[in-house]
This record gives sequence, C-alpha cells and structure tokens, in this order.
Amino acid sequence: MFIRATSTLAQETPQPESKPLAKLQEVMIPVRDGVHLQTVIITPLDQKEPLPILFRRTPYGVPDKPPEQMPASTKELAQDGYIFVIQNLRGRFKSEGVFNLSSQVDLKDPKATNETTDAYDSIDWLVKNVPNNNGKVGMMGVSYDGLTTAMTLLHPHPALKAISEQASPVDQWMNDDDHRYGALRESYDFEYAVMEQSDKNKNTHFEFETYDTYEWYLNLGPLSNINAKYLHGSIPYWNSTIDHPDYDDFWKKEAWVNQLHASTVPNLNVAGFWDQEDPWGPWQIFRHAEESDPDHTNFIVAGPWFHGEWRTPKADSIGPIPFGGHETAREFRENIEAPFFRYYLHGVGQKPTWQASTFQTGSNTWRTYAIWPPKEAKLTKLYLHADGTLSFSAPNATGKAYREYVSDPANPVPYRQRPISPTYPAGDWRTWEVADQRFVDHRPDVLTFVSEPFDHDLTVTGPLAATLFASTSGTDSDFVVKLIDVYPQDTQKNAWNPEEGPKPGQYAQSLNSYELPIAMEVRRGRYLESFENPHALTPNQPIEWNVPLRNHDHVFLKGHRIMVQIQSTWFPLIDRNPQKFVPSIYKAVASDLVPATQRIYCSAEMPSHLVLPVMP
Ligand code: PG9
Repeated sequence: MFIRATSTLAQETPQPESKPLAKLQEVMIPVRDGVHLQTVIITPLDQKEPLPILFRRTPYGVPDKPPEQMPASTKELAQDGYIFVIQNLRGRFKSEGVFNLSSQVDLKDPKATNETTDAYDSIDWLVKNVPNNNGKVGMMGVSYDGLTTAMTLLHPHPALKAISEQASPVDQWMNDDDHRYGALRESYDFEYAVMEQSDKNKNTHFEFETYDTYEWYLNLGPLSNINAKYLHGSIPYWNSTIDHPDYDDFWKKEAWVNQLHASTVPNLNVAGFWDQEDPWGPWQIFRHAEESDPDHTNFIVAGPWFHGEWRTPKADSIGPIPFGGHETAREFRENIEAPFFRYYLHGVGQKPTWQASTFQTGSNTWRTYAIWPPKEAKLTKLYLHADGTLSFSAPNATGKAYREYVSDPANPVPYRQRPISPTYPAGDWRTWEVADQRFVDHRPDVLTFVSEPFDHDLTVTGPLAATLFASTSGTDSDFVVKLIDVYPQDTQKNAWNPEEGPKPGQYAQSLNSYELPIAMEVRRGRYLESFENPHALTPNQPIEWNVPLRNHDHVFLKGHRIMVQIQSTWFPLIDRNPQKFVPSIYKAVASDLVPATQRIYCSAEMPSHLVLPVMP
C-alpha cells in the first residue's frame, strides 16, 4: 500500500529532468594481438577546447551511462576538464581475450601481450581516434587499477605524460594482497581469486556457510580442502598459489617492479598507512624509480587511510580515529592530486617542491619532506623486557632471559574481533587494521609489552622494523609483531562529550586506553634463510627474526604509551603454520598441525627490540 501511494505521488509531482553532465561512447579498442578491449570514453558536454585524456584500466567493469553527478572521487579533477576513459582489462566483461590475474611483463618477447602492452596500444589508439584531445594522456587508479597504471612505467607510450599509481601491488609473494614474506594471506587470496575468476561477466562473492568466516576456515581443516571440497581446481589463480608455495620463477616473473630502475614518467605514488590490502607496493615503486630520477618526477603521498579511502568524499576519520577536523581525502585531491595532473597535462601551475608528503597521524598535520626517509630521523632501539615492559634501555645481564607462550593451531588468534564477516563486499574488513587490540591482549598466546606513558611527544618518521630473538619447540613457526599506540587511561576529563564534539587535545570516550595498531607484520620461519628454499628450524634454538614494519609517520603523543604484541597465529588472514616442517604447507594433513612453545628472548645477549626512526 505504502509503496503504491509513494509511486503515485512520484508520478504526480513533476520531477526535475536529470541531465547527464557528459556524453559516453563505448568502443572496442584493438591491441597488437587482435584482441578488442571494451572501453568507454566520457567527454564533457560543454567541451570547447582540446583536453587531456585521463585513462583508467580495470578488471571491475566500466559504466554504461554518463554520470549525472560528478562522483566525489573525481570532482576536483573534473573541474580542470578531462576526457575520462575507462577500459575493462582483457578477459573481463565484454573485453576479449583471457584474464589471468597476472602482472608478468616480458619486454624481450615482441609477441607477448600484458598490461604494459595493452595500455601502450590503447593510448596509441586513443590519441589518434578521440576527437579534440590535446595529445597528452594521464593514467590513474587504485589497487588493480593502480597496478595497471604503474605497469606502464616499464614501457610508457610517448603521449603518457603523468600517472598516479595508488596502492598498486608489485610482488604478490613478498607482500601486499596475497602473502607477507611467503606467509599466505589465506582469506584474501582465496576470496579475491573466486571473486575475479568465477565468472567473466561479474564480480562473484564466495558463499560461506557461516557468517563468521573464522569458524568456516577453522572447520575447513587443512588448506587442501578448499580445492577438494569447494573449488575443484576451477580457479586458476588459487591453483597457482597452492602449486607455488615458495618464491620460485612463477612469483619472480609476477614481481614486475624488479624491472623498474628509473623514473620514466612523472608519477604520484599514493599509499595508505592502514591499507589492509596494498600498503607496501607504492613504497617499492617509489624506491625503484628513485634509482634514477634526475628530473625529480617521482613523488609519494601517504596518509592515514584504509585501501582507497583517499577517494571517499572526506576521510575525516578512520574507524573511531578522527583526524583533527581535516578532510584528508578531499584535501589530498584538491591540494595535491588535481594540481599534479594540472601541471603535467594542462601545463598550468607548478610541479611539487617536495619528494614526499604525508598526513602525519597523532599530530594530525600535513607534512612535506625534501627527501624520504628524512635524514634527521635517528634510528633508535626500543627494547622488550622479560617483565613485560618496553624501554629505550637495553636489558641487563641479570634479568630473566625470555617470555614464552604456547601457540596452538587448533585455537588460532583471530586477526580481528569475531564474527569475521567475508572480505567482500568489504564492510568491517576496511578498517580492521585500526581495531582496538584489547580484544586479544588477555589471551595466553599473545605476549604484551608496554612502556611507561611518555612525558613528551615521540615522532616516528620513516621505515620501522623489529628484531626478535626467538625460538620454537617446533620445526617451523610464525611470529607476528604489532606496534601499538595506547591512548591514555583517563577519567572523563580529557574525553569529549559526543553532543559537544571535541576540543583540541580531547578524544572520544570510546578511545579511552584504546590500543591503536600503528604497524603489524608476520614472518614465517621456513623462509628466514631463503625465500626460494625453505628450511626447517632447529627446535628450541633461538635465532634472529627480522620483521620489516614498513614506512610510517606517527606521533605518539605525550601521555600515550607504546605497546608491542607478539603472537604466532593471525587467522584466517594468515594460514596456519603447522609448526612442524613439511615440504609444502598447502599439502599438510590435519595431523601435521601441532602446538609449539614459543620463546621471545629479552636478555643482554639476545635483546629483542624494535627500531624506530625518531625525529629530533
Ligand atoms: N587489492 C585488490 C587487488 C589488486 C591487485 C591484484 C589483486 C588484488 C584490489 O583492490 O584491486
């Protein structure tokens, strides 16, 4: 009834005619092997003069009608005037050819096609065939669309004048979406491969039998059951993942960034500090391009964002963490991204005067750096002590030598609070990296170390790392390190009233003694000596574990404490290490998964510590 009444009203009330802002044309662009790629060209209705092309290549589908409203994500760019072009990758939707979820590029094979050649051929076609373009092309995109953008750096078309790769992966075995130094990101790799390779014409979500995927993955038993019980070998990327457990030629060929040794096109790399998918790739692209950048055209911007949050309307917070009134996404697009493309594609304005720009968390301030990492940062060791404290003084010779816990693969530590909903469509997945770590710090298989409250601000800018001296009673094992900012434990005097909003220096009541992760990473024991040839660990023999914790720019404010948590499971984000060495973890059987006693050494001879780049 109610619905019918509403629709009658809608018929009677004259509706303002919705007017498209642009015209959309769909074309099939031919590339060198005769394959045609489905491409849409969106041109402003009021175009008067030749405009540059902004090109995006995606596996996720292209629009079928012109926008009626400019999406927030491109509003600032659109004001300068662009012809927006969006293309489906080969083998996705109406694009011909085969999509194999691959970032392999063989520049020596003249017949090979890949994302580098498909972009090259498409740009060539666009500048010759799109009416009224000014001969300059830019490319941009986030994640997969960032990958296809970044891969143009290996052989750019001469008309490509500027790109902005945003959260592009570069080496899916070493880090980002699918592994962390060889430790499999089980839930991501599996759920993403199903999404992209089940059906050419859509993005498919795996149908879990339980809402809490922690329960589903645990009940699954050994990982080999994914194919045995569900996929039956139907998803090529999943098959490749389990057929190639080690860093072999398959993965080395995928690691396209190792062919990049110079800044070939001006590039604005963009990274999120809490990017739950690709936090590492942009820093690697930046570092590789730095090998030769005489014209200073290689830039990086990093902010306090989850995957792609910089394309949302505002990004004035992440989860419960506010950014001091800044709309970081809008500010990034307005003050950095749009001027960057304006300079290189319209010839207006000036090029950035910095190499790196960050939105520094804690202080909630935009910063610029002439060089990254800043030279003034002093590498400072923060030591773990056996009494559960953290301090800048090394352990002395008399204290207890270690702390220990039992890690049981039958009861793994969840990576976020259960229930853990499916990764896609992304809900709480987006912000899990800022989740309050109090949900695990009482577990007997999570070691917690904590400092005294700081009597001054501590600014950490640059790459972080941990060195653990650790042993396991097993013959293989994982260690996860988390660096956490602990908000002050306070009565209500510093907390703001939700009705009044925050005053400077105040935080929400829900942040009282909040444990905010700043950096987290896992290492897998079998790959400590060699990524190519896994080795068994010697039971109970302490060895050094180096855990890179990526680049950050964060202020631990006065009154806050630093916490370090260490654990050996992080499930189902990371697959369970059986803790008994087997030739391939993906072929382990249930009886291979065994509990192990883990020790973290905190002695004068084996001082486990973090290395923090502390600013003066
Ligand atoms: N993180 C996704 C992805 C990128 C590249 C390869 C595989 C996955 C994405 O968001 O596109």
